Amino acid sequence: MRPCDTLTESGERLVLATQEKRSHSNEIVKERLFLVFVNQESEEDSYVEAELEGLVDAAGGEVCGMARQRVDHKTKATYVGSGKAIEIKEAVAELAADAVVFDCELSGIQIRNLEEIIEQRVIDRTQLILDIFANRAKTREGQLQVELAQYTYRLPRLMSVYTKFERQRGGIGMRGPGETKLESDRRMVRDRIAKLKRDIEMVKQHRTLQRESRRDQPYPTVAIVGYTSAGKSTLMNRMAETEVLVDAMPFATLDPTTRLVDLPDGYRFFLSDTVGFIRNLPTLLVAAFRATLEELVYADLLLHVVDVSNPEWEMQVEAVVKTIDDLGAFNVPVLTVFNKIDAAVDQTAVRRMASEHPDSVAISALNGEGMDDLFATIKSLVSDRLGIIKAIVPYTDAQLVERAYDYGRVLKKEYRDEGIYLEAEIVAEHRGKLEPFLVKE
Ligand SMILES: Nc1nc2c(ncn2[C@@H]2O[C@H](COP(=O)(O)OP(=O)(O)OP(=O)(O)O)[C@@H](O)[C@H]2O)c(=O)[nH]1
Ligand SMILES: [Mg+2]
Repeated sequence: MRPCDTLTESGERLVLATQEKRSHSNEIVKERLFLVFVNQESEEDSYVEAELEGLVDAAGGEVCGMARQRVDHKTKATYVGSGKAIEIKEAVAELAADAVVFDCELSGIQIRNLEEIIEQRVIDRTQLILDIFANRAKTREGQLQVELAQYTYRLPRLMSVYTKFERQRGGIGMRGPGETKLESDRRMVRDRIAKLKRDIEMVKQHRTLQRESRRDQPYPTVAIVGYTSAGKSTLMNRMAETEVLVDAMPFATLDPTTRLVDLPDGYRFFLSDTVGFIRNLPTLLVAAFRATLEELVYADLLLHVVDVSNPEWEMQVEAVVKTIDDLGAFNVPVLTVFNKIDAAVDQTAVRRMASEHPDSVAISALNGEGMDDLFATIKSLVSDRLGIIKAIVPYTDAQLVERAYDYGRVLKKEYRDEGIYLEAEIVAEHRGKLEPFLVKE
């Protein structure tokens, strides 16, 4: 069950892309959505269909029918071409659909034209994903980020929404100077975007402080990343004994959780679970969630969870690697965790792949298989990255000592006559810079 609209930080109501309806007996009726697929490759059909159906389900809708157009060059006016749009209109009328979802990103003009032809509400993939996020965001940070993404999505589309309206309003008595509704609306949205960015900046400062306070503690940070529904939260719960929500629906997790994990031999590390990625994750969503996702850039290790029971796992790996790169986290080492081995079609093949592929393990987060191997690998990777050094740094290079705080953990610092004595556990990159001053024992 879901509310039909949501209150934003400013107290305004943002109408969601999908809406809730009530029947005569006041029961909630799921909105009937008609889906339009535009992927070019027919091998991808079943996967893209299942994925969009999952998104519709997560948004609280119900699929009532679908159409497909292999678009090699999209048309500027309607994306799929006006002939196809008319076909969709007929199907939509016959099925009494409440809205049409296009599995792509549409421009404002395309949405307006398609709505005119189809005579029903048109939603694109970005809007659908934003809708799910709007519903799931619980923390203030999450809500601010979703609201920023929604307004950013709307700003360039305001124009086309009003063009028709403005045309109707023109004429005698409407000419002359003065601000049009469109201009004032755009100004309002721009102001709101600027305010949201400022608020997010403040939340980000808070996050930086949190991160720094974690840095003061001598434990590395390991972040779980992966495609949505890969099993990240299941793994988090198993490793950190948390109770993060696990759900087969996409985007069950939105807000990050971080916990300290204890290994039997006394070794400890911070583990974070985060929002999942998806193919064609709207860039504006990545931009809005940058403050949260930036945590990945500061992690000592990423656990990339891959659902090997999904026939399209390789495509999912590609989408995740691309998102990690877009976020600028390409320097962070990655341990690939082939998950759901219990449900894989060919378990032997997965095990072989894990043994051949460096820095990878095969596990089942559900039944615990392979967890010892995973813990041992995490430990060796993280301790490789953080090495202990002892150095005497001349006062003229004091900034290297300060940098040691950013690149690891300072165990001891003493001001001696010959220089600053430093004992620290730091990352390899910084160890190199301290090489000339190392104390050999
Ligand atoms: N068979 C099997 N199912 C698993 C395994 N790990 C997770 N699942 C199931 O996969 C679904 C998604 O799991 P989650 O842990 O919520 O996945 P997530 O990656 O956190 O997903 P989002 O937060 O939505 O991005 C749930 O139905 C889990 O029970 C596994 O090892 N084997
Ligand atoms: Mg999750």
